[in-house]
Amino acid sequence: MSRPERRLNLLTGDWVLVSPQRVSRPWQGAASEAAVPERVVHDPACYLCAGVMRAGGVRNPEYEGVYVFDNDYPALLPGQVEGGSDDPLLVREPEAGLCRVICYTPDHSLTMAGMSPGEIEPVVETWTAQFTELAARADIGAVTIFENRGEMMGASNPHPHGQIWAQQHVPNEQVREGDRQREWFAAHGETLLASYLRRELAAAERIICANETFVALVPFWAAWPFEALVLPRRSVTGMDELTSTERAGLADILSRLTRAYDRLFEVSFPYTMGFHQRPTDGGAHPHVTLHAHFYPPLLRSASVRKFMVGYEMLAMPQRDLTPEEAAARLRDLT
Ligand code: H2U
Ligand code: ZN
Repeated sequence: MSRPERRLNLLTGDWVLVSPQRVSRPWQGAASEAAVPERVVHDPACYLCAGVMRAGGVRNPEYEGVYVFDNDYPALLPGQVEGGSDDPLLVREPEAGLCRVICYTPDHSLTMAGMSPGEIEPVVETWTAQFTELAARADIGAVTIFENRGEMMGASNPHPHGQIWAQQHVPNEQVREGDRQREWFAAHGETLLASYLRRELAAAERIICANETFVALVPFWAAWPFEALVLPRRSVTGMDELTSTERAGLADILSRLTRAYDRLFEVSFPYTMGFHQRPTDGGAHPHVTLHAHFYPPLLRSASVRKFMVGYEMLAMPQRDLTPEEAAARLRDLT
């Protein structure tokens, strides 16, 4: 493609503007400088390392493998309460829930990209166990499992870790994606992401990597330069429906994708990643397909990032590099 076009994000209903002719424009912004910090295996000043006293006054156990604890500074608190307002101009409701932190490994020096598929597998097992446990609770309607990686994305600590926020109401992004998936399922009799994956596998131009159970691709409607979508080949509504072979397949794809990211600009690649699964209100939600989004901010080097500002905040997301070019670059690095 050589002229601007807009593409529809099937999951959200948002349009994204793709302007490939702009890639060659002059750039006088921040220059790249690749800093590769050496990190120790155990940092006594890290509140996620084994045996260290956390800010809340609790000491971490000498854990081995994956370790989950209740966030000492939770954004959500358990205990549903009555209330809210009848005021149509100032609308509010109480929101109940809980927040947990999940340390992927006691090894402070690692990242997901530095972990083998076999080391990521227990993380997938823990995500699954957490989702299953929280989904069974009457007070939890949605579970969001995610990771902020790197200072650029606001991660407070380099120790390999992610978070789980579980809450009463389904949050915005999941409501939007749920509505679009429900409409597609009603009209076509199969899930939106099953139809979409078949189309992408046939086209093959936006695939990053794939194995027998999972596929990573740059979505046709990607807004971030190297955004990725991780999809199961078999449409399941949540991690609790994955077989052990599929969980191992997911670990393998996460390993390959994060390694490709690190190779792209020879830097530990920052991103926000997370999973979307069915709401945990007890309903079946057969239209929902489990998937992961990766939203990395970097554009052309270790320090030159994309900002979603100006036109993006006031109008719609816009990109210069095409999703097809981004996928080809990542594919070459897997
Ligand atoms: P991020 O790096 O994505 O910010 O996650 C770290 C989380 O760890 C953050 O939510 C929590 C913060 O509230 N935390 C604790 O629970 N205990 C501590 O001692 C420090 C940080
Ligand atoms: Zn640590």
